[in-house]
This record gives sequence, structure tokens and C-alpha cells, in this order.
Amino acid sequence: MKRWFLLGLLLTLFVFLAACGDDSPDEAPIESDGATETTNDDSTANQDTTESAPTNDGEIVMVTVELMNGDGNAIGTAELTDEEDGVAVKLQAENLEEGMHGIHFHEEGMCETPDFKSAGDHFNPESSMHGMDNPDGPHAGDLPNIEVDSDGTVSQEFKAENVTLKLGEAHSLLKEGGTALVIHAGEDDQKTDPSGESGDRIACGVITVE
Ligand SMILES: [Cu+2]
Repeated sequence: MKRWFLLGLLLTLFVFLAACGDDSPDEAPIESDGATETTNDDSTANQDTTESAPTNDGEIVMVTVELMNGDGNAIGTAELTDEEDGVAVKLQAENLEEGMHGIHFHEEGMCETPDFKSAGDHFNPESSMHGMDNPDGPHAGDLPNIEVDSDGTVSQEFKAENVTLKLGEAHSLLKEGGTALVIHAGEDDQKTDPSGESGDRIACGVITVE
């Protein structure tokens, strides 16, 4: 009799501990991970094919880029609008040095002061040479020079014909990790690879949808 009672007690204790074990944070994530992973796979696969394309198709997509200088101070904005023949850029900035400045889309969506080297090279999905006057160019991220007025301001609109804001496309500025818009200290000669000898990076803004 006593042995059965002890056995029953042990069994109850065992079941109780096992139940506790299920609820413990150590085990629960492993089990639910396995379960949610399979359901997640299905739902993301559905989203990839059915959702991401339509949200960016036929709609006007606009991104505002906040530009900062090497001290990390805001100096203006660039408004990017996706259009049929490229991306329209409306640039408005101040506190810049008078004269011509190179400006490009760079391949990394990172603007770390003071030198903005974090923005990487020019956005160049076709692996071509730099410059709009280069027979083997240009980079998709190459842009015409901008001209800053004597009061240090610039207000300019131009079209970037070799890029898009459409998600998933090779020339998309909104690729994973984003891209950056960078203004240089000097003028871009539009032919010297890889950056037109436009000098230091003096302003930078991240291009992203986040
Ligand atoms: Cu550049």
C-alpha cells in the first residue's frame, strides 16, 4: 500500500515538474520557435509575392532626405519623388560654401560624421565608370553638379534618371540598408573615376523608408 502511495506521489510530482518545465522561459521559446517558424515562413512567402510589389506600384513614392554637415548639424533637405523617368530631386540647403559642388547617391545608407566615409562608394549597381562625360559611365548615383549661391544657400531641382524608389529593383535607392545623398567640397569633373575629384564629403543624408 505504502509503496503504491509513494509511487503515485512521485508520479504526481513528476507530472507537476514537467508541466512547470513547459512554462519555464528556457524551454518555451524553443518549442514555440519551431512552431512559429513554420507559420512565419508561409506568411512571409505570401507577403513577398503578393504585398511588396503592389504597395510600391503605380503610387507616387516620396522620401525626404535630411542633410547634415560634418558637425552633425542639419543644413537642409532633399525631397525625392519617384517618377516614370527617374527620381525628381528637390534640394534646399544652407550653410554651404559658395560655388560648384559634386553631389551623388552613395551606396550605403549611413552618414557618420565628420567625414561621411560610412556612405561608401557611389551607388553603382551596373559596375560602370564614374562621370556623366565618361564614355564608360556613369554610375547610377552620378548627378549634375549643384551651384551654391554667395549667401551659402542652394535651391535646385533636377532629375536622377538612372535610379528609382521602387522597392526590389536593382537601381532602387531604397535597397536594403538604404543609400545616401552626399555633397562634396569641390566640383565633380564628371569623368575621373571613381568620384570626379570632387574632394571631401561635406554633407550627407540617409535615403530610407524607415
Ligand atoms: Cu559622392
